[in-house]
Amino acid sequence: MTKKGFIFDLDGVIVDTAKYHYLAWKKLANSIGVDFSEAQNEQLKGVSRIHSLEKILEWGNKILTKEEFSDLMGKKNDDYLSYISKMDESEILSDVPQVLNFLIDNKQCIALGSASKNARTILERVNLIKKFNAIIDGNDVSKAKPDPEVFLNAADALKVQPEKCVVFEDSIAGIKAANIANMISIGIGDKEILNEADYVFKNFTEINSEFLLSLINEERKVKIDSLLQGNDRKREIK
Ligand code: B16
Ligand code: MG
Repeated sequence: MTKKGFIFDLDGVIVDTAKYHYLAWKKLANSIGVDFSEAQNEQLKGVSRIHSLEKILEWGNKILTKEEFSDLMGKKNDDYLSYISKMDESEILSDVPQVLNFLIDNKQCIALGSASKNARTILERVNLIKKFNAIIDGNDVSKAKPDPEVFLNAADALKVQPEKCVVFEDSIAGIKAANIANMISIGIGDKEILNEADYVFKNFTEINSEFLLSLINEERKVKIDSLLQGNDRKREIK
């Protein structure tokens, strides 16, 4: 059986921590007199902590000193940590354990590729950390998605060539990063939003073992082949 690398984003793919980021960012924004909506929170998905705060300040037309900026970053993270410290296995998104176990049973390599510096804490809280052969998170990269650094580092850690890797992502920036890395990109979410992905599913309950086996056994570089043939790379499997 072919050995492929399966790389999972964390927030929005394995767990829904976006709601906790939202609460923490909203408290911070409001504390400096800036409004913060759920729609704005959507735009922060997959975006690093520093860039998220920069965006909030831009939206609110605020300029801070370096000290104020780092103080707010610390406060936001303390708040966020207090939410995630209460997480448990019940917060794992549907069918994620089944997909991870299927890949493990089929001797596949599994990595995490997340922008979050709190990724390890979250994986420990939800008791999934042992399922991963490698973890690349916000502490390991200098360039944020859509830069492919996080996924290329994950492939490297798994010792699998990038073109033999499959990425599960919920953000537009993450799908772009996977495509740039020449990996198969699988969007988890809305197909209208994630329209650059090779495949899009609403969630893991839509992904069956037949599809996973086809990813494992796919020998050719799907993207390169289809690009060369000028085919439409977007195939939605239901
Ligand atoms: P932290 P992902 C991302 O996680 C989140 O989507 C994004 O909202 C967050 O700002 C970023 O991690 C940094 O998180 O503050 O915990 O370092 O989707 O890449 O798993
Ligand atoms: Mg995400």
